[in-house]
Amino acid sequence: MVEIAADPTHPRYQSLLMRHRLEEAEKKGMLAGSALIAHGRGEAYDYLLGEQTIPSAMSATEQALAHLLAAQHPVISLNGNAVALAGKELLHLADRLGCPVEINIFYRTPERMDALIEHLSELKDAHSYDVEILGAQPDARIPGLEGPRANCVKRGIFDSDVLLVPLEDGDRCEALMAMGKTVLVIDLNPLSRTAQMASVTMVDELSRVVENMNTLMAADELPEFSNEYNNEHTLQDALDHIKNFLTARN
Ligand code: PTJ
Repeated sequence: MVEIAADPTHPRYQSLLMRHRLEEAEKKGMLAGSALIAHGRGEAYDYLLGEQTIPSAMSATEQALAHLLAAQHPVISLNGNAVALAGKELLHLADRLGCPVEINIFYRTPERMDALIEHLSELKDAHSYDVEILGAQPDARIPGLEGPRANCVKRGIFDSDVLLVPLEDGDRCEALMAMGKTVLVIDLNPLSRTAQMASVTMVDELSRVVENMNTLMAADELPEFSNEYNNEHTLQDALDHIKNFLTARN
């Protein structure tokens, strides 16, 4: 596995690399018990999308980045899978945007929080990113949610106006929308409640989205958001893409 993941010419290189990153994160105690199940569901949808960024997902990514750039108080929310798959690239994005990241996990335990903070802090120091890592000391709660997953930081997620949340759950997405935030989600499943609820849904693989955002940030012209953007159309386009993919194989 490690050998294949180290060979970029292997046809399944990217997918194996992501699995390898999750295995390493699991060993460090960063992941939820169901993290690999969630990833497997994502992989199934990614297969149906051709393991590529489809044009409507790229438009959604441009729209999402434009919202982050125009925000007063943007925040990137991170969970176990996001840190494992693209921790360094997400810190790079936060550094370029000048915004904090907040570790905000569904299955919250002190051990997982420590492991995630330690991993991100190492990456931050190794690459000299100027990014504040929030989440260790929550001092606010997302209204309308029960249990530890409602915990958040007042000057982070709670006060944010635009929030990038990779792999969010439906309830929390709904609660964040109810707080009046612009919620930008990354979810390979266009049918999920999260995908349906969000302001902007990028139906694409998380590490590809972050790479696309970092590439856009490095370009001369930064994206501007469009009032014409329609999230229902984005989701329908992803479903049409999957339907065409399956029809072509019958
Ligand atoms: O670290 P925690 O405690 O916050 O827990 C994280 C997981 C992901 C385990 C938790 O949020 C969870 O159980 O998520 P769900 O409800 O299974 O939803 C995960 C969604 O993300 C599914 O719709 C998947 O299709 C999608 N998904 C999985 N991997 C990726 C993905 N979307 C984009 N990129 C991926 N790599």
